Amino acid sequence: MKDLVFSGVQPTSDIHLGNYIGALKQWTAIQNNHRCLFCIVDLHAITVPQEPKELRENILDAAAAYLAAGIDPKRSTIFVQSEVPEHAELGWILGTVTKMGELERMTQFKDKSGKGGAERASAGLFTYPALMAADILLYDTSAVPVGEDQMQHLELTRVIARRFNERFGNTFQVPAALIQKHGARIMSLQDPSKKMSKSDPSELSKILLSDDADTIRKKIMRAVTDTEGGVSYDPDRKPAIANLMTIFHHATGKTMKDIEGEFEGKGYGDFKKALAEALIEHMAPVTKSYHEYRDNPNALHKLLDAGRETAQALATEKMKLVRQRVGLGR
Ligand code: ATP
Ligand code: LTN
Repeated sequence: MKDLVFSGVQPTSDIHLGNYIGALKQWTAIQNNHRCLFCIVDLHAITVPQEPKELRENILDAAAAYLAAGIDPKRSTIFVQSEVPEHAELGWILGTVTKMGELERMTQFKDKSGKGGAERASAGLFTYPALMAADILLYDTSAVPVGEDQMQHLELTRVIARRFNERFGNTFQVPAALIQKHGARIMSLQDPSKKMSKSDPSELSKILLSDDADTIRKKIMRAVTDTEGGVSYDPDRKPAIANLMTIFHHATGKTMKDIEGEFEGKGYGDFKKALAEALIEHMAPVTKSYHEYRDNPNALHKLLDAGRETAQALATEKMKLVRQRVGLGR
């Protein structure tokens, strides 16, 4: 059997260019030679408060985005996490083999617990990584394509898998992270020290899959640049331009060297104009197809129904073994 690849995105607000480049685009390339499960992780989404009506809409948005990015439902399975209850069950069990100290070291928890800190954050936000480990381990996943911000969660998943295997006998495959060289961390267009993020309140900081050409143009032209001029790739000294070059690389396939050559002696204005047009051209078919899929919710429901069946069958099998290994039930 082919190696299995698993990944997921939270159905919280619109998918942005960071999600697209860091995750979705990578997924579509992988599906050619792997068996793939792509999950919409709604149980993770509720670790911070969500408006129930919006959450349901966001789940369909995510499904449409997966398809628009090129996930082919004939080859890959798309499904909703909460519809396969074994995720929550295994998440609970893995929480019992995860240490508090390990969870306390997770930077995402520190970032997302926000102003109120641990005192105010939900316990679910704290145990988030155990549920993520469950998502992955439930399917004997061998590789997980994600952006760099998820690396720490993936390392913890590997630790949890090994610990469980040692304690209860070999049960889980230990998965590897798949992180690309350029684009694993697309930065905010307004602050190149922060990643482009769904939860960033600044509209100008991120390009959304649903943005039209004028909006993309406006956001690129207003993106911050570095004080030192010149289109050259130097993430330490010129983080803003390095980020824009990474986006250009993904939109055109050109290497950093090509881009430097093309814009030698030119200013940031010229570069941004070319970037905006390249990005619009690259994103236009994705955005168009996103709206087409999103306008046909019945088809999305059908697809998610089929995805649930496939995932459920695999999860049922695995959980039988897990319950037996742990000694649960009779
Ligand atoms: P938030 O920023 O609010 O936490 P998010 O934008 O990270 O949300 P997720 O659903 O948590 O969205 O992430 C989905 C996938 O996109 C993950 O694989 C994640 O690593 C990747 N990703 C998220 N942001 C970026 C980014 N700026 N650059 C590259 N990949 C990213
Ligand atoms: N934590 C991830 C989303 C996520 C995920 C997963 C990614 C939940 N479960 C399993 C890969 C595999 C995030 O992007 N914030």
